[in-house]
Amino acid sequence: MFSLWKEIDMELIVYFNGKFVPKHEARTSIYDHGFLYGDGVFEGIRAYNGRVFRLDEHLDRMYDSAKAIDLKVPLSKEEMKRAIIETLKKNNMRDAYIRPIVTRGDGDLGLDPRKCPKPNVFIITQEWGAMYGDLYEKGLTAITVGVRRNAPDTLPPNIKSMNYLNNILAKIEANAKGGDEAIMFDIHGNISEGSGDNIFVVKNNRIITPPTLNNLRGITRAAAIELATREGIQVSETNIGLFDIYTADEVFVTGTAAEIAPITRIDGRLIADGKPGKHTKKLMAAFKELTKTEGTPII
Ligand code: PXG
Repeated sequence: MFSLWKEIDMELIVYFNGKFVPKHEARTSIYDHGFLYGDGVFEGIRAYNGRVFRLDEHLDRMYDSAKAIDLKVPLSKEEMKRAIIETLKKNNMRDAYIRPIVTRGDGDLGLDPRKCPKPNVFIITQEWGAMYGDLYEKGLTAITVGVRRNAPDTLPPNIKSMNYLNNILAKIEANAKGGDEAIMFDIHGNISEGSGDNIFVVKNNRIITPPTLNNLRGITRAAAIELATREGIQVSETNIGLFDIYTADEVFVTGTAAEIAPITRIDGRLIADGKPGKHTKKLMAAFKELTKTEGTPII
């Protein structure tokens, strides 16, 4: 009995269209076009030590994603920011993964978004530690997959939309082939990104990452570029191919969920000596420091 009450007391609170409700009460309609068609946008944000990391940048990207799919978010950015902070406060969370979602809203079974008068807004927060556990020390195994990243003239990969099937197909393929993460190409054979992270290679003490036409403009990617530049390492945004990743001195991926994670094996080839490289380790440490000190306070 006691434990039941405790569970109810501790139930997560989520934001749903202006209200803070226990998570089991936040239910959307089966006619929500987010559910029917993946018609909506979202963000994945982290809070560390009582501060939300790069909140403005995440909100800018979410509102840009919404603009690109012609979806008007019913909250101003400032209101969204407040709602995120309040959701964290209601859950007493200082370290969290934060997922704001804006769907097209309830419509009918037709595709036409004009049938959806009111977007639905959700904010979910949860505790989520290091995504790859002990692999940060050992390094991840990655697999290059056959499924291509959406082309910029199909569903632009810069839109963080609720339609993640392209990336999920990549993840399924990597899982089936024993990889911790997938590496996707674009339709021209350039390396695009991982299923949920951006990719970097280090060669001869220089860092290279693909430009962002064919991938998501990662917030962690930008932070890694800043940190590398601060460390005096030269960074360039240049197309890379299969040869470049196989023969790199170091490969790493960046993402809000993954943070900075070393890749030490790709398609059965060891990357250099098969251990996380010195630049990657330096950036991982610098990123950890940055997340401790920077961010919007949860007050
Ligand atoms: N590329 C893609 C396709 C992503 O989904 C990133 C890069 C990294 O961007 P940020 O801004 O986070 O540095 C992402 C974001 C998961 C998961 O469960 C990962 C993301 C989003 C949602 C879920 O792995 N990554």
